[in-house]
Amino acid sequence: MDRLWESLQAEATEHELVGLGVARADPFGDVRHEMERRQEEGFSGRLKFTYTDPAVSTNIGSSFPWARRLLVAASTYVPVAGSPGPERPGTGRIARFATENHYLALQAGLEALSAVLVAAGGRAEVLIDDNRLVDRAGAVRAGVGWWGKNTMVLAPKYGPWLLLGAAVTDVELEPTAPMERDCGACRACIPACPTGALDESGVLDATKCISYWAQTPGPIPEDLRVPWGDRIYGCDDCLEACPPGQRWLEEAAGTSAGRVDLSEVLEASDEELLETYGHFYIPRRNPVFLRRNALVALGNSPGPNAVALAARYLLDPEPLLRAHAAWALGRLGGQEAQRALQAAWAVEARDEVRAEIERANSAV
Ligand code: B12
Repeated sequence: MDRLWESLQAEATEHELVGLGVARADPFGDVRHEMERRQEEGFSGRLKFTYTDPAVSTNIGSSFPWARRLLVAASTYVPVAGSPGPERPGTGRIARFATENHYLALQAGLEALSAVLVAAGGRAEVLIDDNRLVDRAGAVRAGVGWWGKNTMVLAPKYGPWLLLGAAVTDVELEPTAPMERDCGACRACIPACPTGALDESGVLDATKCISYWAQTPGPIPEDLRVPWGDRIYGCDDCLEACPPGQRWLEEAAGTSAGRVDLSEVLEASDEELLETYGHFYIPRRNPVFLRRNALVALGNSPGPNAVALAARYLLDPEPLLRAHAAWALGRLGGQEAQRALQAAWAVEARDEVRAEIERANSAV
């Protein structure tokens, strides 16, 4: 093992990174092909990110012509994120990866690794969740983990509970070997998905994935709203079901971060929401989408003031929120909800909201 690699490993340990590997910076031709196939078949929905241009995101050399290697690292957020615990009326749930900006720890670790490469005379640039690289493809090639049927990169001890990033570099580090491992006959994640978004072949249909809809503009498809449960952002069900990560989850996740009061979310100002949840990917940084998610959670996990809270949103200037408030009231039911829906019907001008009110009214 050469000196440089030893320093990189020491730096990774210092920053509590839980995986480190090196991949050649050659294009990921098979991944590009798979992404284009998914685009053609509609499985990628309206995803941008790496799907903006798979020819670019699967060929690091197109963005960094000097790239020779990807130094890939992983960090685990479970000890800090904890677990949201069981459902509690009037509260919603944030997936563990987003209870705070857990990417910051990975970023700091990768910046430190880059500094080591630069000190050795090389170039290095950190990429995490960047449109120019499919992070999982780099991690699999570098042997940081293997591809699970839930599409997550899994690693021994931590299972899927990892965030991934890389430093692209011109330093010709010795590549590390890919892991000789797969899920075998295990298919625990597939029935665990509340909306049936995963299939046997390790493919996620993003248009059925709750995590996708939690960060996508527009109305949440009606058939997903009941399985949505109490979620506000992200979904961990296909990770929780994954056997290689279960022991880590039990050992490391003591606290109960990730459970939040729905009335606090629904009563907060734009500024307050962006202050608390600005690290989420929220389209156009518009808090409307966060409130939309919380209204669905409210319909499924109501506290004592749920009807009054939803009824107030029937008068919101934003039609998307009036529509989701109507759905929530239909789900909550009762006379007060019905009265609010009828009052809204009398004044509502938008067709798509009227349609939601009508459906909700016949449900109460
Ligand atoms: C777009 C995106 C999403 C989309 C689409 C996810 C997807 N599966 O593609 C949505 C919004 C749904 C999403 C959700 C989540 N995401 Co996301 N997301 C991304 C992003 C930006 C790009 C992903 C991408 O390009 N996918 C491309 C497709 C082709 O990849 P794939 O589905 O993994 O496809 C491979 C497998 O199907 C495999 N394969 C093919 N055939 C077969 C057959 C078998 C049998 C098997 C086992 C595998 C297999 O090969 C394919 C590639 O060729 C990355 C960041 C980045 N820049 O890379 C983060 C990233 C993938 N997300 C991440 C996380 C944490 C999540 C969530 C867990 C968050 C949450 N709790 O809600 C969920 C998990 C949902 C899931 N099961 O994927 C992490 C994953 C870390 C890890 N350990 O894998 C990443 C890497 C961010 C990061 N930097 O850490 N995400």
